[in-house]
Amino acid sequence: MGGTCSGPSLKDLPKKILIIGNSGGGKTHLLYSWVLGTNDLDTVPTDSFNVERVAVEGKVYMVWDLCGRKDFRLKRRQFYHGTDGVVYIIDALSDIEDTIDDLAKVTMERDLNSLPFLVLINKRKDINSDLVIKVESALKNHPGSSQVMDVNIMDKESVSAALIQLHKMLTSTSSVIP
Ligand SMILES: Nc1nc2c(ncn2[C@@H]2O[C@H](COP(=O)(O)OP(=O)(O)OP(=O)(O)O)[C@@H](O)[C@H]2O)c(=O)[nH]1
Ligand SMILES: [Mg+2]
Repeated sequence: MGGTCSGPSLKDLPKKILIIGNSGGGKTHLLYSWVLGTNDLDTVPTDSFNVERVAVEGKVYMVWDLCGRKDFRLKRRQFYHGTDGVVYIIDALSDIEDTIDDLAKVTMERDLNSLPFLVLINKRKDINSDLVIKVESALKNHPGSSQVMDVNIMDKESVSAALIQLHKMLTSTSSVIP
């Protein structure tokens, strides 16, 4: 008699989420706010990556927070395979042209181009700036779904709203992707 394989099926595995964006944008702060439920955190620059399980509304995600240094951008690619969703954090105080260019490139990566992208704008002071227009233009060729929202990484409600938005985006795509 042949044996049966009784391990978890692929669809039972937690979905894989990447957090990408410039150094100092608040990626690690966001991840550990989600994990620990507090914003009172002291982070250090990430050398390679952090990975943690994040639970929301009964669902668990494996969330990978990648180093944001420019010299890590090529190495970032090794993490793309098997990803189900991307959080791209924009540091509104950073070199915006470079960030927008990077965002546009990341959304077109083979392993990421069909995925939901949640773009979080952190540290935005001037709500009348044309930053959102630039972000939307960087997303215009991305065939997957996308959402852009302001976030205040230091505010508990804001980081929790971002997690719920991410969860919504992932659960609404799972009805079409078995
Ligand atoms: N005041 C303020 N500080 C912030 C904000 N976002 C992040 N920080 C701080 O900026 C520093 C860097 O945040 P991290 O979360 O470590 O940044 P990161 O995106 O993970 O950066 P890398 O690991 O270098 O890619 C930390 O000391 C944070 O507490 C913000 O919105 N306001
Ligand atoms: Mg970090």
